Amino acid sequence: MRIPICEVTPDSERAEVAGWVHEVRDLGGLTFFLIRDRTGIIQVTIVKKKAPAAVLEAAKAVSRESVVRVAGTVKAIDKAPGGRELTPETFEIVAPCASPLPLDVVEKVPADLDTRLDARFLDVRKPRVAAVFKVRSTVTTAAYEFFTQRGFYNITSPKIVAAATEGGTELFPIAYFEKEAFLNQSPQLYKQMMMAAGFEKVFEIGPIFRAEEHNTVRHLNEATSIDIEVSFADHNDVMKTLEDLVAFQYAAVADRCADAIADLGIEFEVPKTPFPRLPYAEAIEIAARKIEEPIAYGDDLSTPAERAIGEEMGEHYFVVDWPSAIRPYYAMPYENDPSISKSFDMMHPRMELSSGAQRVHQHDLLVRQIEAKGLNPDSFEFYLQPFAYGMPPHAGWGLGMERLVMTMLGLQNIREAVLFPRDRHRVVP
Ligand code: AMO
Repeated sequence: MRIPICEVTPDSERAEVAGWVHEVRDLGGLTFFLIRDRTGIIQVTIVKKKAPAAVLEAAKAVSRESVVRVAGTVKAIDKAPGGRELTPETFEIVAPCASPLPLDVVEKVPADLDTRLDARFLDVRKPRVAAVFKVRSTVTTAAYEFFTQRGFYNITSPKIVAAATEGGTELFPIAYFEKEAFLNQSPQLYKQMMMAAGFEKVFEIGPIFRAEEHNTVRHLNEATSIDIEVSFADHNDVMKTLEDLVAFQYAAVADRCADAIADLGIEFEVPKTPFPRLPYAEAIEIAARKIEEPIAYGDDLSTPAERAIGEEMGEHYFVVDWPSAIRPYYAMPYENDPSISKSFDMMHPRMELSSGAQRVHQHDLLVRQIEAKGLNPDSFEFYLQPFAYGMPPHAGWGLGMERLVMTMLGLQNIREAVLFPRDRHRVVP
C-alpha cells in the first residue's frame, strides 16, 4: 500500500510510494531518481546489473515530472535526502509528463512571476511554493478554530449585490438578468445586519472584489477577507480580538508548519501582543519627519508614509483615532470630538493588514453620515431598515488574508500568496 514519502524512515524495511519524478541522474551503471510527493522527497536507486528488466525499461522511458509508483526495499544511506533510499522491485509509470516543461520545477532555470503564474499547477509543485499554501491553509484553519472557540457564528453573505458597500467606485458591474448588479466589495453591510438579527458575534472568510485599476505588489482585484462583527463591543474590544487572532494564527503556523518554514528558509517569530496603539495624529508626525513628499493631518497614509511609520514601529501596530473625514460613513465618531472616529487600521511594518471601527448604530446619525459622504441613503434602504428596529452597538473589522500571509512569510508580491491571482491583466488561468 502506498505511504506518504515522509513516513519512509531509515528503519523501514519496505515501502511503496507514489509521486512525481523530481530529478533523474544517470551515472551509467547507476541511476538515481528523486521522487517527490507533497510530504517530501525520496531517492530511488537503480543498479542496472541487478534491477528487474521491467524496472529498467520503465526507468529508461520515464520523463521528469511524470507520476510514478515505486515499491521495493529501503536502506539507510547517510548521503540521501532523509537518510534513506529505495531500491525498486516495481516501477510503474502512472501518468507520463510531456516535455519540454513550460516551467522548471527544480528551479535550475529561474522563471519570472508571470511565467510561473501561467503554469501555476507546475509552479506549485515546487516545495518552496507549495509551502506558502500549506501555511495559508493553516492560517485559514486557525481562524476557524479561533472563532469557534470564542463562540462566533460563521456566516456567508451574498457576493452578488445591488449597492456599493464602501461607497467608492471600485465596483465590478455584472449582468444580472434585466438588472445591473455588482460583485461585493466587502461583507460590511451584511455582517452589520446580522447584529440586528441578534447573532452577536459573526465571522466570515470569503472573497471580496475590488475594481482597483492600479497594478501594485499589494493589491488584488479578487482578495480574501477575514471579517468579524461583534455586538455590545467597541473598537477597543475588537482590536483586542484582532491582535489575539493574528498571534493565534502565527502560533499555529509555528506549531504545525515547521517543514514549510524550513522550505521557505525564513526566520519565523510569533508577534507579541498587545500591539502598540499609535494615534493617527502621531503617525502623521512621524511620516512628516521621515518622508520627502508633503503630508499633513487629514491625509491618508501613502505607501511611503506607511513604510516610514512601519520602520519606526518595527512590529505590528494599530493606527487609531482617524479623522472622521477620511473614514467610511459607518465609523462611529467620538462623542466629545466628532471630527475623530473610533476607527483603526492594523499594520504590519510593511503595510496595512486590516481596517475596522466601532460602527454607528443610531439610524438617524447613520443617514446623516451617508449623506455627508455624498452618497444617497435611498440606495442603502435595505441596510438602513434594521437600524430602526433595535440595532445594538457593535464593532468589527476586515483582515486581508493575502496580505497577512504575504507579510508573515516575507513574500515580495501579494500574487505569491494566491493560487490563481486576479489582477488588472490576469483572468487566466
Ligand atoms: P478595507 O477596504 O480597508 O476595509 O479592507 C480590509 C482589508 O482587506 C484587505 N484588502 C485587500 N487586499 C488585497 N487587495 C485589495 N484590493 C484589497 N482591498 C482590501 C486589506 C485591508 O486592510 N469594510 C471594511 C472592514 C471593516 O471595517 O470591517 C473594509 O473592507 O488587508
